[in-house]
Amino acid sequence: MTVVGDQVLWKATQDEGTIEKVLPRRNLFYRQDEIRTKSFAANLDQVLILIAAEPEFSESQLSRALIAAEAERIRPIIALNKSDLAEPFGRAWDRLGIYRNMGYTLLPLALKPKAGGAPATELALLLELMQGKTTLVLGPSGSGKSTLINRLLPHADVLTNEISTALNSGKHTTTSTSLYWVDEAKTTAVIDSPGFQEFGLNYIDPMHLAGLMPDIKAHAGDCKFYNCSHLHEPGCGVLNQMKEAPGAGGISANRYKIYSDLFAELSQTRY
Ligand SMILES: Nc1nc2c(ncn2[C@@H]2O[C@H](COP(=O)(O)OP(=O)(O)O)[C@@H](O)[C@H]2O)c(=O)[nH]1
Ligand SMILES: [Mg+2]
Ligand SMILES: [Zn+2]
Repeated sequence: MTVVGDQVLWKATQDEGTIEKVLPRRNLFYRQDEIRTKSFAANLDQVLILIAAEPEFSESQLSRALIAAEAERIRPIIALNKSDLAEPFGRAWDRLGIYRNMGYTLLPLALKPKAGGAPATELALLLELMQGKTTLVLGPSGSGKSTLINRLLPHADVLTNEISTALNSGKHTTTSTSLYWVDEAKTTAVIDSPGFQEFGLNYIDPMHLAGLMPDIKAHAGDCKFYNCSHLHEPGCGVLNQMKEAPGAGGISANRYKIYSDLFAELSQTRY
């Protein structure tokens, strides 16, 4: 089966074409729970995790997306949209500080074009990061994914939530994944995807989890046992750091909870 982003060898037939061969993938970004495996896209250069001041983002979902990207060695970029909503934006921006400290690129955005013409400098910066690359846009419903695609490709005409209200269909959600070329030379591509609820990571070995979370990984080298799970072992560098400097500059309580919950979840499904 092919997924968005696959490169194929194909043969032209009268009216369309047939796929002869799917070329080896550099990577495959996917999620997996007990019921099914769902591929987002293949051969990605980066994942743009688009969250917003509103609706409030889930740190667990953000962390899951980051872990999935790390597992496939795909560069993640975090963008926080709706900077025009000053108060919730400030709060969300503060919550993201620890992710910037982990080394992730963090960008502020205001994607909704305002009357009078908004300065497009933030978008220009994002475009620069996207230049010549294939970027998967991922994020919860309402964060502005469709708005972004429409800004990048004014002719794409992707339905945003407002338009669908006018059509009386309630909320419009993207149900399929599509690739769009941003430039005429077809070197820069953006892939729109459905929201990221229930982001299962069942394909990840729980013992590899710490290595995919930079803040945990930073202290995992100090553990007494090489196969430390960082849950209960004596001489654990991660647990020691939690005790000594709760939250400050190290591992936040929230992130440690995400780690331990995910460890339990990934352990359950393995036998
Ligand atoms: N205030 C504000 N609203 C925005 C901004 N960007 C997008 N929105 C609105 O957020 C809602 C959801 O946007 P949409 O692109 O449909 O989100 P999607 O579900 O991720 O595709 C729409 O009403 C947009 O107009 C922004 O920068 N500021
Ligand atoms: Mg949408
Ligand atoms: Zn440990």
